[in-house]
Amino acid sequence: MDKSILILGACGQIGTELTMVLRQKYGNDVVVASDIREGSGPLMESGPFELLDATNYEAIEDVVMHYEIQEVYLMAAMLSATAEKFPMRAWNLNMNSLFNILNLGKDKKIDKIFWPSSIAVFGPNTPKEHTPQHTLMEPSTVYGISKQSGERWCEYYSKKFGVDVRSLRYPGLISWKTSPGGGTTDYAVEIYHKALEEKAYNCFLSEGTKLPMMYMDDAIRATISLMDANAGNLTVRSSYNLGAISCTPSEIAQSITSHIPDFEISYEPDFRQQIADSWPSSIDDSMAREDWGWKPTFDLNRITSEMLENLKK
Ligand code: AKB
Repeated sequence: MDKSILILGACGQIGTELTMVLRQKYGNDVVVASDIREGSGPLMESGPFELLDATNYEAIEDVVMHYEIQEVYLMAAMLSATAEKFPMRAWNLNMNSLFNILNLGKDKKIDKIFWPSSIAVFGPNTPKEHTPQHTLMEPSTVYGISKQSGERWCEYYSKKFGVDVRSLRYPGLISWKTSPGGGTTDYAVEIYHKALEEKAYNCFLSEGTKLPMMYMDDAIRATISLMDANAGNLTVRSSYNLGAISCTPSEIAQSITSHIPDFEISYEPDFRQQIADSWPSSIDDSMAREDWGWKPTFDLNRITSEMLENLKK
């Protein structure tokens, strides 16, 4: 296919898998991976890679011109837990990287943009169950504030300048290829590693903390479906609610126990508990389903089987 793609933040949890799937779909040479550090072997070896700081407009513009890039996936971000520790660095990275890409779109240097938002855009006053697409938000974390502001800017650039920017409010993502870093939902990946390594896990969230979660394969499929969707069908240009499963640490532990009967979990909530408590428990993603046919495929038992099987290898 005649399309050239740049991924910023290609070495992170989502970027690594997204890059490989896009390379498979469109060809290795037309998908340029970039990050501020080098990534894993397959990602580095299978196609072009550029060391790139997502906050450096000129450097990104050079790469866009050099490879004649049409689509940009901006996956570089500082996640919720780290952002609480470094608020200004988080704001700088999360907002300036977005402005860089939106401005490339505004100046018609690229045609299409994907930018990830998060369930973190919601806050303690948002309805917790089946959180609607349009509702009271008031995020109470640095990360959530940056994502909500980003959503407003996406919609503004879309309406005002006709920028084709598309976005998803990712829930916590569970994956085995690359670990997440600095998020509140990271426990849902760590727990599988520890179950295999130590048959025990000390969770930093309380046992009943119910959060929306999704397996990475579903998240990548959602991302690519949204990018492939007919622009005329997209009624949301801020960011789409995206749901799959909702579960607690204790429910994940139970599903692990059916594979590893002597697995034990303990709970020692830390500062991340407050972040988790401010987020929804479940998501109403009916607009994504209606507009571009979203449907998740992995339930918790299937996720647990896949995680344990692949991590064992
Ligand atoms: C985080 O925990 O910060 C992220 C997210 C839900 O956006 N995984």
